Amino acid sequence: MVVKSDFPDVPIPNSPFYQVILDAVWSHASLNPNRIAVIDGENESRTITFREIFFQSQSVATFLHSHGFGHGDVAAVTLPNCWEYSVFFLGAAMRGGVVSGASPMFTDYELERQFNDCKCKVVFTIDTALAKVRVAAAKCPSIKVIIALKSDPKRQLPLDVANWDDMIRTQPDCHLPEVHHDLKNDLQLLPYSSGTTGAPKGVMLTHYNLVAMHSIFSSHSQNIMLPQIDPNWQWDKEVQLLFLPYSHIYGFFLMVNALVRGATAVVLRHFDAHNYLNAIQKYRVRMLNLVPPILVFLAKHPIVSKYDISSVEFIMSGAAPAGKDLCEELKARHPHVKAITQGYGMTEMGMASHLPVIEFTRFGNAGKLASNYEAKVVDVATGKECGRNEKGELWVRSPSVMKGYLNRKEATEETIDADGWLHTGDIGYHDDEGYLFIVDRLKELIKVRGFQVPPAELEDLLLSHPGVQDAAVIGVPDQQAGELPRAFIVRRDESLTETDVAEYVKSKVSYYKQLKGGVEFLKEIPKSPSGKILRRFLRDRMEANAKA
Ligand code: 4UU
Repeated sequence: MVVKSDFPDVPIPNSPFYQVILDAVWSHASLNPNRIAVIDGENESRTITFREIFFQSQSVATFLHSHGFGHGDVAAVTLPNCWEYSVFFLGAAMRGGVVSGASPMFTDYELERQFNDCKCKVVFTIDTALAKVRVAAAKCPSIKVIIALKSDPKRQLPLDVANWDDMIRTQPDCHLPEVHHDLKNDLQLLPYSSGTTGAPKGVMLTHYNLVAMHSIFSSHSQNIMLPQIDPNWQWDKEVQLLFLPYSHIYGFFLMVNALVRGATAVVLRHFDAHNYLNAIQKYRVRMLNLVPPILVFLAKHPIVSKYDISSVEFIMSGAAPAGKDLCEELKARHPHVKAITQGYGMTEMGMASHLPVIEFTRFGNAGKLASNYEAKVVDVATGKECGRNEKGELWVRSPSVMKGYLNRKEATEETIDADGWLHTGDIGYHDDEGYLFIVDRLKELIKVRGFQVPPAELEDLLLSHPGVQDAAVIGVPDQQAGELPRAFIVRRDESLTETDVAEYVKSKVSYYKQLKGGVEFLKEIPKSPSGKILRRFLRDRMEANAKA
């Protein structure tokens, strides 16, 4: 059975993605040149107007053009959330560029892999991450320009690194050669995702994909979600708290939404309990977009009671499952919250296929199929289409589904079939009213605090250790983080300890990928006859041990 969206299709404007954003930014600036677009949540005296965003992005475009950056070139951005990220995105996009966010938490090992894979020409980073960016860039011949933002004005940048402050002082050139955008083929954003298997891959999102996703999301929030919270909801009176990383598709779209809607965004570089709660209290924030670990924090942490967060009316979670019990606990502690909802998404969809419908009492569902989407639930064993309430793998199809994985034809064909269905690797069902429930994951992916941790990436790394014969990594449940990675190792060298293994991983990858779920030595890794790791077997073994 093919499930159709309950909501009417929305038109998809024939426009480059950045143009949709720039037009909106310009209209907010025209109405009021002093209107604040962004407040730096860590230093509230730092603000930027919509007008400044518009003009700075023209300077960025001119600067990049003068450095030979043009149509189809990739710019990697290794920055925490800040307005400079948005300005740079717009400037690079105007020249036909593609932006690939690489987390500032990444180590030089992780950065090098992404830079080399996407063959970026430009990297934009911050002084605090510059050392590792330079180590990585030294091994990436495609990189021609490194630009850095100074977190400390007194800090000197190396001579071969361009200074952001100089870049935005570039006189905008109104006569730059025009760029022709092929909306259905040209890429605009290149986030990385491991998808259903293997290492992180570049997710090719075109202008068309992103304009479609933006139109779907915008229409849903304007016409379906917000009127139920407040029929007179006015974005220009609202403050949006942006702390989810822009390098992830969810955080990126929240940033775009705030710019397009003309909300004032309070931007946090990372989640900090005080800054987060303080901002909610000070700006009387009504809507929170978050991931399940923050739900846990709001439901349980004693520090939350020290702040007045009674302004919060609406919570939208995504990126990992938020259980019914947790939502009920949160609601009981914060009765002013009218609705706690979830969306369901995946980088490869351009963000999300299922969006929240305000449910004041029923928790645990992951939303309803969004406009312009079709879905199928497919029985994993038989390949037959399931009906309502029957569990299977979720497949979706929509104009926002990626063009494919960069330079990975085989992985693309494994993920998007000949009829255009994206196989999500998630197990779930639609109930009688069309609500989605995600119950399990068929794919290998581990999600720690909503971040992707691809087991294959850690397994490759572990196999590069001389003392390791074989390795497998799975996610084990954790109340705070959702899941934590745990390694099973067959030793080549019997003197290898659990600490050696954990330290080795720690030296190479970001903190959230570390083996906080433990290390266990086995005689053999269970594998299928074709050599595939039997992760289910390892998971069952963990569950049995936990019960014993
Ligand atoms: C159970 O996490 C994302 C996108 C999340 C998102 C964005 C906007 C959700 C709602 C929204 O409105 O992307 P990725 O690529 O990092 O991870 C995708 C995977 C899914 O395949 C699924 O396994 O993250 C998991 N996931 C969820 N699982 C995402 N949302 C949910 C959910 N419940 N609500």
